[in-house]
Amino acid sequence: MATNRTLTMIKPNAVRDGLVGSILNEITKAGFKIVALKMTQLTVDNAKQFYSVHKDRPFFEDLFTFMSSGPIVAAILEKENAVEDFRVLLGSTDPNEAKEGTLRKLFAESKSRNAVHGSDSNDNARIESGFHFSRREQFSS
Ligand code: 3AN
Repeated sequence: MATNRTLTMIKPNAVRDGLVGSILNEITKAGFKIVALKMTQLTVDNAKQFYSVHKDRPFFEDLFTFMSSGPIVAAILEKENAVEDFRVLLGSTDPNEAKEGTLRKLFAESKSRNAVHGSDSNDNARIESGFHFSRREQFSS
């Protein structure tokens, strides 16, 4: 189903390395409009909750520890077919498999430190947007 909003997070390694501006530039160049934006830091419990779908995976502890290790930048992005199109712009989870020009090819360090998150479904985009932003912080274009 076509959707028009998705949730992204620029992950702690990319924020630490000064990549926020470059990543947001790629995102807006690709036609996504930013309708909510904040710098924040997840607590360990926040990160566990956000990634609870992965709680039985072997990398879960590394994932929530990493995602709570420093500030992130969260944003809601608007574009026709936003969830699917942003997954294409993101590229594969593993940057070694990501296509040229994708965010993970350009900016990721590794599969576990892959610079940028994007919602994987319309339902998760809504849940994840509500996780980071109140109604008052979500703007209309
Ligand atoms: P994606 O972010 O591409 O949707 P998911 O949802 O499968 O990938 O995984 C969520 C996050 O968990 C990834 N962005 C990555 O940081 C981490 N991750 C996924 N698979 C692995 C793995 N095999 N080893 C280490 N970290 C992983």
